[in-house]
Amino acid sequence: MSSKVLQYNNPTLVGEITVPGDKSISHRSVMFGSIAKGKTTVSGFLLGEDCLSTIDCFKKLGVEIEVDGTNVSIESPGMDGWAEPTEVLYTGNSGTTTRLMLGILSGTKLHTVMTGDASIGKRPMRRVADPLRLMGAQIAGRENGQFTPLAIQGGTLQAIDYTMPVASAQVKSAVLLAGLRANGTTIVRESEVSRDHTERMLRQFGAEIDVTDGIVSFKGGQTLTGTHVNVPGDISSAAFFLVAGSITQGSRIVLENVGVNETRDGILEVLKKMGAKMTVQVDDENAAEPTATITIETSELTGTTVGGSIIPRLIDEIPIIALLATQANGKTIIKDAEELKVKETNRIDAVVNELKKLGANIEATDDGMIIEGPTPLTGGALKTYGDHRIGMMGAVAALVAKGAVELDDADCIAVSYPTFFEHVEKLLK
Ligand code: SPQ
Repeated sequence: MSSKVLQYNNPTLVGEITVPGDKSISHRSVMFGSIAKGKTTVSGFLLGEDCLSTIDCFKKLGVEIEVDGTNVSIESPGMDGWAEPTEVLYTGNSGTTTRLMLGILSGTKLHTVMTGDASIGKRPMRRVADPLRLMGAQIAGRENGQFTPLAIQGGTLQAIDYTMPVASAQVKSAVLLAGLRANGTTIVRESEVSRDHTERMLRQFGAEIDVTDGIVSFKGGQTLTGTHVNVPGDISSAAFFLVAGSITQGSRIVLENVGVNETRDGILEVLKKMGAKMTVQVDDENAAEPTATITIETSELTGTTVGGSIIPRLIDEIPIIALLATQANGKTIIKDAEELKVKETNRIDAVVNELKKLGANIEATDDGMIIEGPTPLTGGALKTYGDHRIGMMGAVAALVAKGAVELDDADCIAVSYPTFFEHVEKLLK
């Protein structure tokens, strides 16, 4: 953990960058490639710490995985050929790895134990363990499976018809991945649509899955066939530069190959609604995961309300949207976002506490926050809480702050965006 002092003097950001690969899709490419028998190749893979944790877990299960830059090749004997690991599977800081693996491992014949870092040890796992137990999974852990370390005794699973209590792609994906091995057709009902990378990738690996009106149906016993996965740039990483470009003076940033899957692009809708000068040029809307070139310029912004069904489409962007709102005219209300409390840290408290230290006019609510703008930001000493997205929010705040911003732990940013500061340097004029 190393601190970093950031001081910029009215910077202008100009140029082009290609943000690293999408974290959610990178995780899934390794998971699906390991489940499938044979060879899978991946390009554009994110070399973030979270995705490397996923690779490490599958290597411990006996899958051969080679990383060459952002290309990954996976050679798997298929799920039935995995070896029972003699070591604990370490999922690091990654909720996606922990929760999706819980679903996958429940349907093997193996005994496995999973644990992660201190933050993972506080994140709720019953949201996944409970539906999996309804399918017959045997999962043990602290507080009846709520917290890691978790021990999983794989076995036979039965399909369920599950109505999701919260909008969560991790819960949906864990149930679907267990459903792959279950007897019968697994049904997952979502009231708000969450990111659908699992459904899309199941199709890419040759499975049939039906999605109609928020109801996902998936027949168990299907086999996955190795394929090539092209990972687009991560819109959640691009979001930091979309905001940086719109709030710094004289800026114009071009972001290439950004994933614009409609279950992830809520940030673009919010930026448009707030008046951002932005163009989105879609490359190929029929791709398994569509991408676009996005251009953003310094903008005159107006506050807005963000809530309802858009929340799952921008849940990870809320910290940076809150910073954006401090520079917009008028009031911004972020609501229906209680899920922020169970991320790497409580992101409602973290965002509000840290932006207040820089002079923002921001208050926490039960399900979000209210921001009055515009406020000039000062320097200050910020905590990241070991949360990459809070770290990057602080770094972007430093670009508009009058004075130095110190981050107590800048290393955590490598979880999802290891080249973040290189990209800031590249754009600084
Ligand atoms: O993997 P992790 O730690 O849960 O990462 C986060 C993030 O900010 O990068 C959340 F803290 O992203 C989640 C996201 O919030 C990744 C994800 C996925 O890949 O399925 C889904 C979302 O979580 P959830 O709980 O809504 O399913």
